[in-house]
Amino acid sequence: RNHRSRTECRGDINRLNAHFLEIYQSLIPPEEEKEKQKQLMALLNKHVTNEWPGARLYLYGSCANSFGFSKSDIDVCLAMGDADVDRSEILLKLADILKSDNLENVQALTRARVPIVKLMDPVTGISCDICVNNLLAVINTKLLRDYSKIDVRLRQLAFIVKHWAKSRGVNETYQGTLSSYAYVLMCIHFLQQRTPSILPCLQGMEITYKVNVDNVECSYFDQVDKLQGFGSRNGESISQLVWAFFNYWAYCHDYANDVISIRMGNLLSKREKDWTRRIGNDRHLICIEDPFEVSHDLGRVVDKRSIRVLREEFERAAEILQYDPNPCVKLFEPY
Ligand code: 3AT
Ligand code: MG
Repeated sequence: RNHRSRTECRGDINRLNAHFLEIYQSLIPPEEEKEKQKQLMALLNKHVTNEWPGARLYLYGSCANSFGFSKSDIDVCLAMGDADVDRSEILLKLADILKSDNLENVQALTRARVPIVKLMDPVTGISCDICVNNLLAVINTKLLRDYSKIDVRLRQLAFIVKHWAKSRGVNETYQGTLSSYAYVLMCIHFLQQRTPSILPCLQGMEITYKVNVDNVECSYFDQVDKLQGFGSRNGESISQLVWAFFNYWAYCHDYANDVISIRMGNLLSKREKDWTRRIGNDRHLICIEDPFEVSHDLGRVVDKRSIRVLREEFERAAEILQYDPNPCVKLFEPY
């Protein structure tokens, strides 16, 4: 524990609540955007089922996990039923079909880490990426969405953290910082760890939902309407939580030894995961276990340079929230 770690925040922290909630409200997508997404999905669905009658389209990522901002691109997964299809072939075919409709900038990127077709729909103005058979992402989207229904403070905190990360340039996996998905996992873990806890550990409860995808068994308690009021014993406000989140990542997290795991609702040790050494490009400098692909560290993109950037940004945020006279402006200042 770093000497600067604090157990108490400034006395006037709650005066920031209204401002944080205003930012949160302003980033929520309006209902008409959801309508436009449905319209585009219906169009894509028509083309897809025409060519592959057994296939299905799913929305995933931030447009479906409830952590999406207004005007985001949408992520779509084409599920082919057959797991052994040649993805590139499917994507090239799909691009051909969609080009013949009046969709714009249709491109198949078959050599990307996750191969996709990109396109822009001029009618709705929505851009979209379509991948093939990325079903684990569809399932982790459902898990995040289910968590968001338990306590509204998760969605509020994650919006503030994502907005901070985008403003400060630390939401760029190609530059070694973290994905939005990783930040949401950090927020869920953090709220599981509060006393009293604000979120339960859904994967540690009675199983009410179970699927097997890509040989990974995904199961958890998904009847979250039964968990309404779960976090109500904890009265922490959004500004207290934002402060505590950054204070944790700035001064309290043990980067040398700990792995955060929403699957276990707890910290795990790097030793038990065998994440103590660099193997290939996985350096494990900040460890965030994927809830389903448990050998997958979402911190794998972070390198020696970017871990410094990240930790300096966590410290900057914690200091601003502790001392700055106008923290809500300073926190989100462009880098
Ligand atoms: P933005 O609002 O677009 O920033 P997002 O939630 O759409 O946030 P990403 O674009 O980073 O997040 O990723 C899209 C989805 O893909 C989110 C998650 O369901 C899945 N995903 C992303 N990265 C990983 C990963 N490393 N492992 C497993 N699933 C992932
Ligand atoms: Mg996205």
